[in-house]
Amino acid sequence: MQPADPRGKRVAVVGGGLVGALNACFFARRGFSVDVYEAREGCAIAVSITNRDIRVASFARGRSINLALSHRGRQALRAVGMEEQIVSKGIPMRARRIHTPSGKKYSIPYGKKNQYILSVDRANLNRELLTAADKYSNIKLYFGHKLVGCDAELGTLTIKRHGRIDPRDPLVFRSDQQPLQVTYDLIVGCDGAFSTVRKEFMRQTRFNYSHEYIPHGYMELTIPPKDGDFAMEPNYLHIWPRNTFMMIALPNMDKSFTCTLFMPFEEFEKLTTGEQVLDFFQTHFPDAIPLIGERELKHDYFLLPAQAMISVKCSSYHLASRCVLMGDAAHAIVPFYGQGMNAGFEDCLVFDELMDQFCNDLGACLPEFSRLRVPDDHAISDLAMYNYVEMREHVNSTWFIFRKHVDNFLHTLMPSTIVPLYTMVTFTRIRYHEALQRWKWQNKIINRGLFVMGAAGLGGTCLLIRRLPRDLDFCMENLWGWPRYLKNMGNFLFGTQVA
Ligand code: FAD
Ligand code: EGU
Repeated sequence: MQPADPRGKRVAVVGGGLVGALNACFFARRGFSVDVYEAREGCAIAVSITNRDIRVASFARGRSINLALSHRGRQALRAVGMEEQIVSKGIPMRARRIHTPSGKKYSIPYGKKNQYILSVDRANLNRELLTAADKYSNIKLYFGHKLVGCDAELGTLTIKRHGRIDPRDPLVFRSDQQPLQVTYDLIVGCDGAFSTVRKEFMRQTRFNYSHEYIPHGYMELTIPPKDGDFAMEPNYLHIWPRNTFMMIALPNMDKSFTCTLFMPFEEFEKLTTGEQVLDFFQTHFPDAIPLIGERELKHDYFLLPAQAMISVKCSSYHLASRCVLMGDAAHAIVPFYGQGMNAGFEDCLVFDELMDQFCNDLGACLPEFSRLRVPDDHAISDLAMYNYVEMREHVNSTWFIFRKHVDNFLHTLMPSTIVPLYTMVTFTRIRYHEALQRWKWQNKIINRGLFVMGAAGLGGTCLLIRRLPRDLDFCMENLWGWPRYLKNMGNFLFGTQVA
């Protein structure tokens, strides 16, 4: 294959969020000339833009404050030499800490000592990625530049500049009348769940698209530090599983925790006064009240409305050899596996691996990227949705603890045969669709094992019964129902899994 020379080739990365900023680094390392267009202002992200002041402003609210970073995301960061820098500002979470309604707590480790996930601050991660991108001489960052349309066949972007031009002078506002038109060899759409780049794909034939809003919303609340220290054990992912209602909390570097309360919008709307909020917490999350603070809880609940969660699926991810989607633009998923960003980072890494394999030939890489990545991103999307339904329908704290123990027990018993799904997803780079297949296969094995054990137990029982002729009639009557009972029991125990 003729190696294509990236030098002189121009790439536009649309979106300077987590995935866009990382992707810019990947393309720059290959020698492409990269322009990043980000709708937000640089000062809103507080990046040190060359020759400009660093300005700290409030980060656009509404997205999650912290995120769980795991193996796939770390591998992508490692490939651009940023793993250590990010990991050092993350807090290891080595186990889940389950809070029961009565206030009891249980820990269930994620795995061995070296198997932990990290709680990272989204704003800081975004800032560090953009700052790293800004250090490449072949990357240019354009903040306050919003993509309003594009022509994927020609590689042309239509961009509107808006807002403040000089972050030091809040009075200088400029909104260009004339949108910019710029042409690139490759357009990379990293502009999130409501992607403008993806809109262009919608006009193509044979482009598949679907989206779904789930009935649940989420709201973030803060547990401040207590006496200058963490108010709960820091190195855990704290979970309050209550079926329909669920809360989780991740630690922050400033010794606070960010709680995320998940519940149906309907339920959010039912709570209209501070007293009602307090009553609700008294019933479902009593131990969280003193941690958040009664007054703060009554107040913070009404600061922001509950946020929606959308699941977006589409295919293919590329258009000719000109345009490709990555991250949430390609696959927004519900957060119930903690994999959205990790999957988006892995997109960048997979594309980079393909660029190696195909010597920077975009015409070969783009179709191959869709071919490889669509089944994997669809698999993690399905798994996240499945886990949402599962948690919502069956998972209280007892069930959660029981399921995780069963998984871990079977894994210890047969370490290479049974690997828990969350382990494959969180601590390996096994392709998501393979993890999903393997999980289904494992469940079959477990069901069979259980059935055999049940049958053996039943056989033993029959032999016993034969020695007790008096009760035989009675027992035979009931026996016929047993195999089905056992099979159902198997499905009940193992067929569906909290993963
Ligand atoms: P975004 O972060 O949405 O970035 C898109 C960027 O594009 C933004 O900066 C936006 O301003 C810009 N943009 C949009 N439109 C335009 C335009 N027209 N022109 C120019 N710029 C534009 N993932 C995990 O891995 N672990 C977790 O623990 C986790 N927890 C989550 C919890 C919640 C409650 C939610 C909602 C999500 C969670 N996620 C998690 C998912 C994660 O937030 C996303 O997958 C991730 O932010 C995707 O990054 P992105 O860069 O693709 O999109
Ligand atoms: C949701 C929102 C526990 C951050 C899924 C586990 C999440 C995160 C779990 C959010 C759960 C759920 C897993 C990780 C992680 C668990 C996981 C979910 C981080 C199956 C900031 N999920 N999340 N599973 O196993 O694999 O601990 O907002 F409650 S990290 Cl829903 Cl590993």
